[in-house]
Amino acid sequence: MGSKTPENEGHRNHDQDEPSKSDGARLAGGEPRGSHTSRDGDGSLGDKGGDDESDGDGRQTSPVSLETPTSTADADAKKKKKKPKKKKKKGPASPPTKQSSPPRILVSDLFPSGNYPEGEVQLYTKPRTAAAELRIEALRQKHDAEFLQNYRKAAEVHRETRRWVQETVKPGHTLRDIAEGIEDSVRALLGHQGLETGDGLKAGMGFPTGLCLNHEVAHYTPNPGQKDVVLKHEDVMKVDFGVHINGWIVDSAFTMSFDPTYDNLLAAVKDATNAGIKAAGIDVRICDVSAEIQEAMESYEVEIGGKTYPVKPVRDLSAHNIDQYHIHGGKSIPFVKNKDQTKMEEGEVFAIETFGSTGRGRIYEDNGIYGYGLNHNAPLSMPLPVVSAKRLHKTIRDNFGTIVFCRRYLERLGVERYLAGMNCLISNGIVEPYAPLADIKGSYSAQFEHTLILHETQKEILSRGDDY
Ligand SMILES: [Co+2]
Repeated sequence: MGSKTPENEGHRNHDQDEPSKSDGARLAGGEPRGSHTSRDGDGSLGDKGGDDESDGDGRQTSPVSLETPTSTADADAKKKKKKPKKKKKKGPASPPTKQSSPPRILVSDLFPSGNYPEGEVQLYTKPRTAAAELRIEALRQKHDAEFLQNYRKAAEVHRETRRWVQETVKPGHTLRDIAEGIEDSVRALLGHQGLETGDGLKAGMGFPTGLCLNHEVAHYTPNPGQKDVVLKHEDVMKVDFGVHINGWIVDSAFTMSFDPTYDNLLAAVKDATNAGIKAAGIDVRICDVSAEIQEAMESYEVEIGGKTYPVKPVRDLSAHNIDQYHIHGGKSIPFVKNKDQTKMEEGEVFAIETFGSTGRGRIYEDNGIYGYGLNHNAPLSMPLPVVSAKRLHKTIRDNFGTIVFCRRYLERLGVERYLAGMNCLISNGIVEPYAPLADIKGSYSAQFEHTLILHETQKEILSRGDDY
């Protein structure tokens, strides 16, 4: 998931964790952008007033039903289901060895030993020097025994899902079908449909599936009720989705195009991302990673319609570290030269992503909505004037925590007529809305992204596959 480059923002305070919910869900933490002005501190907050049920908008929304996801059932019914041909075998069925298409086999069935493939291992190019041992120790304690296997499992789910996308998605398909296909695959392979209260906090989508075309750079996802967008042969599509287990998110993205015109654009961005991955390491300064990314990206140009364009790194987006249940952990790695001396540290998880564009290399907030996320610092309970907002706040805490979600994820839970409640949560600083981000019309942009972890002696690129 793309991270907007913070401007005047201090790093998040990692020490403000709320008491853990089930499955270690951390529902509070740092401070996302733009929240500072909409809230004036914690002084007036507390449990008092939490019983206030007066309904400011005079309307009651129907109770949230988690058991009857009618919209999903309808959608499923409409889809043509191709059942894989059953091979008749004598004797007891042997365990599956190959993922189906569309992907529906639990990865835990494909890897019955529980040992998931290790990501690519890269040795550090710089030897380790002095490090902040206390902080490293704190990170080690957050990573329990199953942490790494779960992370590798989430990466395997990402690989198997995106292989299906790469093999089956064609011009003529709608973005809605592509997004739902990705999400159906991720949830099936994890064995968590996320429909029962709290299930989505155990494992599921890491953020709204991003499907951005051409000048749309990041943070577009199809919304319910919107006119279908049909993928065209000449489109450049960024596919950005996340898979989480216990809040640890694999954030990985790639770009698809069907016209070789854009090959160089894709190559530039893939190269820049790999340069960033290569530069990453313990005690490496952020500014040094950025410099490698920029140099790789700017060594390319692309010819479109007889005109040559430089590939520009997108200035207002950045790679980022990942914290449990927080897609953006507080460290940002821009794709252009900067003076940030902040160092990467042992145990940290980073999403190394880059975006390149033939446009201005800057993003603008577009119309519409991508998703919503609980403000990391917002209190768990808060007096709200609107009953529907209180109920929605609970639904969000129970099902998403601080994981960013979109309207489709909310509606598949059976939640209806939530816009007034959502606006109330936004205006009270509890929920942060995310807008689509685009460069100028007529431009083309690409994205590649991997999630890696900095082990003590080597880094592991968890989401690496034979595709990218
Ligand atoms: Co990301």
